[in-house]
Amino acid sequence: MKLSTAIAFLVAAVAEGHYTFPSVANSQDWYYVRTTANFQSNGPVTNVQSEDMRCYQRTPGTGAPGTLNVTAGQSIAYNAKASISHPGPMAFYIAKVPTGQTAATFDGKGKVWSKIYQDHPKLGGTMTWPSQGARSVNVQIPKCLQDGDYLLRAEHVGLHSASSAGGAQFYISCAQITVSGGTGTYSPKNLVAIPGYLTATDPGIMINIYYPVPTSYTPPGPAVETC
Ligand SMILES: [Cu+2]
Repeated sequence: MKLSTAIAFLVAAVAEGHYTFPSVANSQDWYYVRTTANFQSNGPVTNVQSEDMRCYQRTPGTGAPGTLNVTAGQSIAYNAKASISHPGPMAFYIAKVPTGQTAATFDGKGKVWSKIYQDHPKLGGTMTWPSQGARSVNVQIPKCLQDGDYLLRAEHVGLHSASSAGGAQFYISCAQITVSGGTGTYSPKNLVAIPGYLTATDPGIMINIYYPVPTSYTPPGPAVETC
């Protein structure tokens, strides 16, 4: 790509709208997903040390109205509104709710999050991102989970203006789920706290994806856990 073309593409990408992740499965918006602070503006989180990185809640301490029943091993759709218009990586994290709390009451603080899904760009020529333009991304709930309540966190990072620290745009929300039918052997190797799991200069979030086009990519955050 010529530099002038790359710049034109960059300007076009910046001008596109932001987005939210307001629902899972076929539910209404903000029913199983906690209402985010950007529910009207659609704007991103850019400070990776902010408490907003966890669930980006409009009203921290307030749960969503509903908690979705999910069978371990099932894939569920996590929906974007209007669509994931920026280029960048998509990930999902889960946190088991401690005994004595519910998915509606748990605040998600502490080293309780593990990554269960991470996509990767296609390399060669321009970088191509699997989620870009998607209105929904399917995530499989691991078959090996212990039964019980969890927070399921969607994270998409817009990398269209991420060449300096603080430029990456995080689009986040947390759904409340109750898992049943799991085999119970899930033993995550990399539990992280959110915030605290990233720094602004991590190579996966401080990157110029347009010029020169990267030939490799390391997603932000921990490795994906397997059953
Ligand atoms: Cu945007």
